Amino acid sequence: MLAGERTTNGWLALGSTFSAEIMGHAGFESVTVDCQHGMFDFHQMLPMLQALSATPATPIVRVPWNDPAIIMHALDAGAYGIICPMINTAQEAKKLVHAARYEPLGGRSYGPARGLLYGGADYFEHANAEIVVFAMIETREGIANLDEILSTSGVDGVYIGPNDLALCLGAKPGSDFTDQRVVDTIAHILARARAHGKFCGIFCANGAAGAKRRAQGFDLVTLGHEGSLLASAAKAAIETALASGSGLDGSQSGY
Ligand code: 3PY
Ligand code: MG
Repeated sequence: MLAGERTTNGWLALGSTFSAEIMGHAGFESVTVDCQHGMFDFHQMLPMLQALSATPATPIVRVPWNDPAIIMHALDAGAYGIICPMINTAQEAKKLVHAARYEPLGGRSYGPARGLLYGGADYFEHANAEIVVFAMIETREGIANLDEILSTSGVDGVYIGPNDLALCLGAKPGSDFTDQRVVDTIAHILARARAHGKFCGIFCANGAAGAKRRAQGFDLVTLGHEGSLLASAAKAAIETALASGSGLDGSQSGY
């Protein structure tokens, strides 16, 4: 992303080390272990990060909340990026940075157990510069305070959760997000991120939505989680096998 390249991001919701491996080898530049809505906890997240270590993908963790203990623990477990949900104010953005950055940029406590193994003996010297920190914008308050959040030193970019964003604007979650209020707000967030020289990422339910967001200029596009990819591939296989009239439309959920 620093070289101006647009990236694709895989997303893990199943709590499986095998699916982590599959997604890590699929060709995504990064793969995110989703500890907010994924069906697992820390004890499953850890082996998923270990599985990702055997692949070329950069491991990111979407933490369940802006909680310093959880953020520091995920980084110690080897995450090289943090996506933090529902950042509403500059103060919350500062709290996120404080947890994710070592002194002098923040107050992350030292104990990078897997970080050292994964990042090398000089991990400490590079962690602040290499670990990417995304603040999620997906609430009315977050939209209102977008410029202050983007101005926060140590926040590398914002990541849009289109489902929560749609909900807070009075629209529906899903996969296409054609409601004009959602369309305009997503374009606004991207434009403000650009104006601040920060990255902008977005969750997409599938590859078609991801293609649209790449063309729009997003730095990082998620292409649906592995559970929804599995579901749509399974439905497509059934449809193909039955040739017609299966009643399944192959569509994917918004998450
Ligand atoms: C959202 O769309 O709100 C997300 O957080 C993506 O998982
Ligand atoms: Mg969300």
